[in-house]
Amino acid sequence: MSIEKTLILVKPDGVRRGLVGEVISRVETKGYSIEALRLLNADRTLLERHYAEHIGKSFYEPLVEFMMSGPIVAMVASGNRVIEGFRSLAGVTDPTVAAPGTIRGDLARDQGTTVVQNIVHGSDSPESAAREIQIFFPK
Ligand code: IDP
Ligand code: MG
Repeated sequence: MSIEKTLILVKPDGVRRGLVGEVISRVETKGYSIEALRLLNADRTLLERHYAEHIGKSFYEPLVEFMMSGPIVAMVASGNRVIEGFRSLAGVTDPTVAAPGTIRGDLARDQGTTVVQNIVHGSDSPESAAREIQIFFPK
């Protein structure tokens, strides 16, 4: 059985607030392995590919602007059921209702912005993970 991989992003709010180490720590403490890591400034072309499923939604343009507002950290984490496991560590999309104990529940809140700022991204399926890893870590 091949070990599952997922793409994790620390979004600009997380980098600005100095939470990169905290996110990595939670991933490592859970027992997953970091396979690759890079700091980058995402451009519109890259984000259009990454967030293709959201094109046309009301929050799409604010989402892209937010994701270009500062550096992000991209990483690949691995382990059995890491896709589901990291989504569980991250908590639900809305940080106001994300459970305490999760990254979003502990570290983020509603900032009154059009786009939800919630510290991290995690792939939501094996197909998304394979696609997203290829975008941020092309061979
Ligand atoms: P996820 O990050 O929990 O998988 P998605 O639905 O894939 O959530 O949305 C991608 C990102 O777009 C979210 O993390 C959040 O930053 C933003 N977002 C999602 N839904 C909304 C919304 O209804 N209003 C504002 N921003 C949103
Ligand atoms: Mg998503």
